[in-house]
Amino acid sequence: MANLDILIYPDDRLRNVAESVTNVDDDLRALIGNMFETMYTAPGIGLAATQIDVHQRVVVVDVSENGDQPLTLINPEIIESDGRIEHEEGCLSIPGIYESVERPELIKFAAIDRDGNPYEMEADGLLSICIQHEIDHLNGVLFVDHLSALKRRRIKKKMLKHEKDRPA
Ligand code: GNR
Ligand code: NI
Repeated sequence: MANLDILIYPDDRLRNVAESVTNVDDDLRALIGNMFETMYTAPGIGLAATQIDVHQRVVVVDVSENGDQPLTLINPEIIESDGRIEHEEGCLSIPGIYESVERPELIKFAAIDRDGNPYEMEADGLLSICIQHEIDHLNGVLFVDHLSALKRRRIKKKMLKHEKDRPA
């Protein structure tokens, strides 16, 4: 497995809309393994393939305390949502920035697992927020897009100012 580089905002490649997966094969499972390694190493509670410059609809999440509840979502679709909740979000592609975002509180989603089997699941709490954040990534949307234009502009400026301080 490999720990992959994560694209950093405002990289244009984070704006790509990912393509649906047509084949759940060993190549895809290798990608998923690399995504888990990258997510756990970061560390983060979720990662979308978009963030490692792979524009396929693949998400990995693990919101557990011990990092022992990996969940894979291929071609995820939200089929129901209810309520509203505000929660502070961060993003591995926007390091050091944390802002409150309002989203639906409860979701029901459909996805395909790493064996190629379709499933449906209900999510609340942090899992719900994380899955919505990851599906946004697959659509080229970042959590800062849910903030005011003023806040987004300030964040972009800050990220560009600190670009030179990051390891290439
Ligand atoms: O690690 C992460 N934490 C987090 C916290 C609140 C809301 C969403 C997230 S997802 C983020 C990892 C990430 O950037 N996934 O795309
Ligand atoms: Ni993110």
